[in-house]
Amino acid sequence: MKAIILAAGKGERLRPLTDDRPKVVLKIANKPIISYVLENLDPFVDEFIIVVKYMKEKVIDLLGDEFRGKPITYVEQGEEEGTAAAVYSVKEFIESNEEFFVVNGDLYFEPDAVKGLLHVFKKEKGDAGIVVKEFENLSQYGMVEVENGKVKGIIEKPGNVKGYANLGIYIFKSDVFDYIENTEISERGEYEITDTINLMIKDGKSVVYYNYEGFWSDIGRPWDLLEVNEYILKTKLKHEIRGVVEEGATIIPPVEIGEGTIVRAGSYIIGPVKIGKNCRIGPNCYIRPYTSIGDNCHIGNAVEVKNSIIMDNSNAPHLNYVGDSIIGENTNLGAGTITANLRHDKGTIKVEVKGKLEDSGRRKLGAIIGHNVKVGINVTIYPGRKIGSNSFIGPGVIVDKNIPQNVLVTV
Ligand code: TTP
Repeated sequence: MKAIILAAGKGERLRPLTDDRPKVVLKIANKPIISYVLENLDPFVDEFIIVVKYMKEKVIDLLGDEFRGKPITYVEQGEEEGTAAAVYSVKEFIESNEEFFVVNGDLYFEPDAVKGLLHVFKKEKGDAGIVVKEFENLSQYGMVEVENGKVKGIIEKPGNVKGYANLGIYIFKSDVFDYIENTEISERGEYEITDTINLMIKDGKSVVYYNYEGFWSDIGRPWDLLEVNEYILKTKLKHEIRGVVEEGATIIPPVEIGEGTIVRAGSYIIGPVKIGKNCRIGPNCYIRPYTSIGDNCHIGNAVEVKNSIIMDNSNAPHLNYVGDSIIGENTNLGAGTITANLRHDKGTIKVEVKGKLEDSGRRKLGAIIGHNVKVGINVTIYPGRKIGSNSFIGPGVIVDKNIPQNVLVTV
């Protein structure tokens, strides 16, 4: 069976991390999001088709033309936007009556979601199938209404109600393309696969569902990266030291340390923590749980890092505090630069996402810093603030507003 992976989106809500790359190539726990998707689909499929568009070369360069010996074909989405338009772009690769998976490329899920869907689809002889999960509050999701074991309809963002969410993992047959042809453009100007499914149901097609109970996240906003990072480190990390740990460093498992990395004396690391290859850690730093540090990073003297993602080739070299933060690739923090991650009133941290202030629901959230950023000495970054890629922040600046990409900010 083929798996179609939708990876053409712009990932605007994940700016500045998607300033120069599609979101599916962003790494969580040092592995690209789309690699987890491929891994978790792998047991059930023999071929992958990836729908790309925004900065497509970065996906193609990352994955190449096969995954574990199974071919990958890339198809570019046309002018039309939306998930239905993305699915339609693979039409010529699907035979008549062929069944295939369609999966959003920006998800984290366990293989059980796919296994369960396939099982229900075959057992119930469905025309299409969809994975759902029960949530207390569906305001961020599409609500899947069910009746007598079948899907009755999907309502986008129904508000603060309890019910089944659409997880973005489907099985279709080739007739889905006929329904996409009849799908109308939505209010937000996109062709949505959920509208296509509603058309199928109206036409009497049997759309079955699998109620998945495992961990799932759609990675839309920056703090979703932290949530998934925490889950992966908590549930998958193995204690493995491939680098060198000097005498006088303390490592509390599970901690994964890559080849060529040196952890100098006085460093204190409490797992789960993952550190990539060729990093310089310490002396005398403090790395706390749920931290992922990429390859070629430097975490230096008197630096504390907690519940954060630091991507490849980035440095927090002297006297820094990095808490509940995400730092992109090739970024450098100056000596004394501090991220604040908690409001004095202990309220939840709000973040501007696509021009609108959104409540992250987190009491602790630090900075979201893009790629190739240079932050000067003694910079203070307020909770939930973003710094755009390729920007320079001069010494002593207080970052209390979001900073766009490619700018120089001085006091
Ligand atoms: P979304 O998360 O809805 O869209 P996006 O990735 O563009 O993100 P943002 O809203 O932040 O700009 O997309 C869900 C999935 O579908 C995701 O894996 C990307 C994919 N997709 C496409 O392949 N083509 C499209 O035209 C759209 C809108 C999404």
